[in-house]
Amino acid sequence: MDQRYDERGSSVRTRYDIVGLSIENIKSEFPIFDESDLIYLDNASTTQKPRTVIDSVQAMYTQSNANVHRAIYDLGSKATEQYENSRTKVTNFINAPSEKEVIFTKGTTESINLLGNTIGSSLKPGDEILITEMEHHANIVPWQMACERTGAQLNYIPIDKNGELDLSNPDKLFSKATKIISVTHVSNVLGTINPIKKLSKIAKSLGAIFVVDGAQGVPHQPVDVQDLSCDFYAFSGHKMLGPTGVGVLWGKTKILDQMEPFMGGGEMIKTVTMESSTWNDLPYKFESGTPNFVQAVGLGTAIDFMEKIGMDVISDHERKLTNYALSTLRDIEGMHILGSAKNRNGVISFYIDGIHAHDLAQFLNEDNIAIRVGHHCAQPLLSSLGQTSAARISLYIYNNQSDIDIFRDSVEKIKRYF
Ligand code: C6P
Repeated sequence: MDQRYDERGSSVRTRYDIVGLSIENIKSEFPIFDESDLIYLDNASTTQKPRTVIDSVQAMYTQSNANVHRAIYDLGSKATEQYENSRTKVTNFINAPSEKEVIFTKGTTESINLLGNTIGSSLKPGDEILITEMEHHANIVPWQMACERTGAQLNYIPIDKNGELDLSNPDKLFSKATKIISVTHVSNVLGTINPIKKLSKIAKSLGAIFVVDGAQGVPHQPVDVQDLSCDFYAFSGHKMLGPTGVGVLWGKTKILDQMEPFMGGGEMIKTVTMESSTWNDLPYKFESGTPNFVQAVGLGTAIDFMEKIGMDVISDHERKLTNYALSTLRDIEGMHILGSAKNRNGVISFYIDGIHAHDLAQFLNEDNIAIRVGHHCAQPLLSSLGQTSAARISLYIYNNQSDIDIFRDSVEKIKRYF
């Protein structure tokens, strides 16, 4: 039992409180909420950081700061050990078969660009890449660039009126020409959780490589890459309580081994002569230059924090809060929620009759409520929904019903003003 005591020796928190998701206790783990009555509802964009993560980043700089995999003195070994320890935590967290398959990147965007520049570049005219209408630009543009370079074609799985993937015409969507299928696990606009296992079966039957953009998946639910049966899974540390500047690309050894490196430089090589170079083993072949090792260690601490609560507990809390938020929002007159997928998470986009989304966000800001408005880096989706801009709330472990109530009261006040 993890138990803490105040100066008088009284127990101030037990592991049970966290397991039971006593929200007051969870919020108190996040220093940003100590300073103000901030209602933070922009978690799909980035999450707040618990004290343990902030402390671990500081401890790296004050106690373990030396370049990794290069220095042979003690400090260098210490930094390297902590960096690799974090890779082990990520490996276990997503149930990857091997640590060699876990590549640290800058984030989801870099992870998918790595793929666009490697497997994407090996395509030829006549080949097809299949994505969906609900992708974030990070899972559109790298594939558009790959098609531009190779002459391959980019196709889109449409969405239906509920904001779910429309797979009713498989013959139109899938063919032997489909070489790569890349799909978001969870939409950052609609909250729709996509049928990853079903798509992975289809990809396998075609011999296509199956990529999952997990930016909005892995922070909110247990993820087992072997169970999902995908070939690649990409995500960002800063959306799961970790620091900015670090993310992950997990991929199968069999495919990673065959791929050319993405970027050249230090650490990704075995030998370099004036004429040519040979490549390092996995995962270092894809980690050129000094990695963001401090941030990677912070990500490991974020994983410790989430595992202490339990990913099941986190997803259960979010599911209940999402239902509460949806029913609260539906009671607001003039409210239009985008998407109504059966299987969804706590990303909720909407617009309100008579109030521009940007005005809404500005007025909410005056009540210290943070939401995101705009196209959410998903312009093709917004235009297929007939919108140029939408408001969005997105929930996480430290949000509670009171946050939703305060948000609703503020919206009602703003409506009266308009
Ligand atoms: N979405 C949002 O507010 P990066 O920026 O590399 O950490 O993540 C990119 C990305 C990729 N895929 C999905 C599904 C995403 O939601 C995001 C980031 C944020 O919705 C910032 S635009």
